[in-house]
Amino acid sequence: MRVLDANMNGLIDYTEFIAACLHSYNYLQDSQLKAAFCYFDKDGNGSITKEELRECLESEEFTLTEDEIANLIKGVDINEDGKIDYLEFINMMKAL
Ligand SMILES: [Ca+2]
Ligand SMILES: [Ca+2]
Repeated sequence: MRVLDANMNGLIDYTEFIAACLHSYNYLQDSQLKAAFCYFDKDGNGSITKEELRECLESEEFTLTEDEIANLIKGVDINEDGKIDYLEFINMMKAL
């Protein structure tokens, strides 16, 4: 519990506790988003292309048409470069 005890008085007061919770909550959210983005961004170049999206979403039972993929990207592609970058990805996740 040492880590949580920011003012080193040996006790964890309410403010410290709340601060610790908020901090780990944000951290968790952020790392989860990053992990999800990395999963989609197969070649790790910082943006998710149509091909990468297709590769992640398609399975033997589930396929997407060109139009469906294009629409998916269009819905979140704020700078209209045809790819989803990390910021656009975060917006997409927030909107879910
Ligand atoms: Ca990529
Ligand atoms: Ca984009």
